[in-house]
Amino acid sequence: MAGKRIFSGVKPTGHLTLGNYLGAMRRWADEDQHRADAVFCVVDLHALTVEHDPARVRRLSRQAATLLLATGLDPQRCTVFVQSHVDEHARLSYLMECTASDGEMRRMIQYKEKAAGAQARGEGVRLSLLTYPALMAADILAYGTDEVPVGEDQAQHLELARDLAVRFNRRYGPTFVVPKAIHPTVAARVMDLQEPVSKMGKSQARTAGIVFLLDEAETVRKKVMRAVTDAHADVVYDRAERPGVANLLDVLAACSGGDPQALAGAYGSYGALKKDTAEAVVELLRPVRERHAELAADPGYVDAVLRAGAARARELARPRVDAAYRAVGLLPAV
Ligand code: AQP
Repeated sequence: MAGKRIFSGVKPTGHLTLGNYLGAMRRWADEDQHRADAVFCVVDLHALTVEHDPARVRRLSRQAATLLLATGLDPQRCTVFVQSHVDEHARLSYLMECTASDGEMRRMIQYKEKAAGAQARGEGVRLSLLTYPALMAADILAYGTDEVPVGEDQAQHLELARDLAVRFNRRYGPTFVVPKAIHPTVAARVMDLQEPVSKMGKSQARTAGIVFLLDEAETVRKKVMRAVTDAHADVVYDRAERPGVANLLDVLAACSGGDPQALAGAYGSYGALKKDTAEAVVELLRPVRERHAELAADPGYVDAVLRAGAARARELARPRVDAAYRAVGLLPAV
């Protein structure tokens, strides 16, 4: 499909969550692949920025690719591939490192948080954790991306990608499209059900507050019914003062297509709100889990999709990355 280019991805650092789905993946399948030339990627190189187990990253990468297809991405409509299968990402990442400054990388909130977490666990902080946003900018810019549908947590990295595109174009001539972030209107930041002031993140150690896309229905129900709320009796939507209840209302609204403020007025107790939210999440995820089971039983099909996806991605990215190499003054290979 010609016209607008969309790019986005998921990182195989853990099992994908309801946050990943509501914040990003759902709209890729339901809207984005239908309205633009969309490119979706399992960004496995990003999974190496923190301590990792090679076998687990390999397993999670396959699972993430399978889940992308299970959510409804249609390889006839869009491009689905694994980042490390396309060399252009790493090639362009180096040029982005040569465009970015040390200071702007160190200001990234995710770097500060993850570096602090690694240090607290007595682990070293990998240099790639600092330079990660350069690779992310490369992922996006290599494809001449117009729009990047992501959750709110990625807003700062997207801003940096825009800055790098503008700076590069100014220094070396017009090479990159300056991309724009697109966030969902509801549930742009799904919070942990046990700790509703923290984002629901797939690599958290404590999983009681995280709904994974492949959780059994009964597990989803338990996690939602045990969600932390507060001591009030009435249901009011107030993200700052009552984050647990607001999070449930956001999730219910995102699942049912409603408005969280309006939904608050429809409930007289937290119990009823939790019950309806749990059922709405179970029903939302049911077809994804079922389709995932079918696809997981046919790894040959998933491999073929990823092979074709990588071939197309290479074709799309190479001319722009080559142009960037020429623009910065590197002698073309003959
Ligand atoms: N809790 C969330 N609410 C809304 N959107 C979210 N996303 C992630 N968590 C939430 C969005 O999902 C897409 C893919 O995310 P990612 O794989 O790049 O990982 P992440 O954003 O860093 O989130 P995680 O799950 O917390 O990963 P870890 O813990 O491994 O760092 C993105 O569009 C993201 O915005």
